[in-house]
Amino acid sequence: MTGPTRTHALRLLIAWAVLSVVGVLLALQLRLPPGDQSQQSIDESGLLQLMTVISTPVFIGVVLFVLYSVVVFRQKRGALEDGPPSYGNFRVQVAWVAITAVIVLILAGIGIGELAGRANGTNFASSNQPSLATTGSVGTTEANALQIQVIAQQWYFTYRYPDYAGVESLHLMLPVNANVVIHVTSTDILHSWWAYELGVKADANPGVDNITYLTTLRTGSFTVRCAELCGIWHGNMVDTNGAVVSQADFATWVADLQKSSANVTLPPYSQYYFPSPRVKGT
Ligand SMILES: [Cu+2]
Repeated sequence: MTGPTRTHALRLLIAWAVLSVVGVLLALQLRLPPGDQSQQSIDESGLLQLMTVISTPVFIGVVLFVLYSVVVFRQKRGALEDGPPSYGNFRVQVAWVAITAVIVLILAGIGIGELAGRANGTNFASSNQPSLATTGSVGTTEANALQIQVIAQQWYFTYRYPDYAGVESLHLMLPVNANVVIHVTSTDILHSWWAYELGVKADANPGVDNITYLTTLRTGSFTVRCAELCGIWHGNMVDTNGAVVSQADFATWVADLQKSSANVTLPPYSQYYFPSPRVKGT
């Protein structure tokens, strides 16, 4: 490297290092969605934050280099010349490949670790197992976790609780500190069930029992919306009345629901449903 080139490189390197430290410290302060209402949302927020932290120095490096070039290597007004020819730079090329490979391998390692953890037993998030009630149907394993069926249809979702005689609710009510297995299905066309704050989303297809897992950690309301264009009232498929409540409140709520549903005849509970055939003229 010649004298002036070395000066430019040093200047850029120092500016990049300082700005990167500031950028990473700022990125660590961010509170990224979806939040902390469930273990799944905590995991997603954490992963988003990790990727933001890793990409901040890369972003700063690229933008800094472009801005530095625009200011320092700007062509003089009126002059129309090519820059000096470039024949590649071995060290830059090796560094480029090595740094990108390390970043990708770190992310791959995290992904493989997560998958291996799931293959090892439970589908529930293992890093922060909640203290669960020992009674009732709310348990630590998939078999004794609370089972809930989400049924999508044009244009709303309903929720059936097979552990409680298959009663049905228009709003999703969940106990806190519970492992929940969510079975998502549809009675007509394709929808997508998305509980944004809880960090879970699953396709709702007729004839399919699509399973997703949830570990609730904090009480509060949440919003459910449809994330698959499903007809003229798709935009209306929003319910802001979902709630994670205390285990005692959940027990009261579900008992009330069972009482008020005593005289309601629902279609028989099934793992999944098919659209009823349409008769011509109806
Ligand atoms: Cu829909």
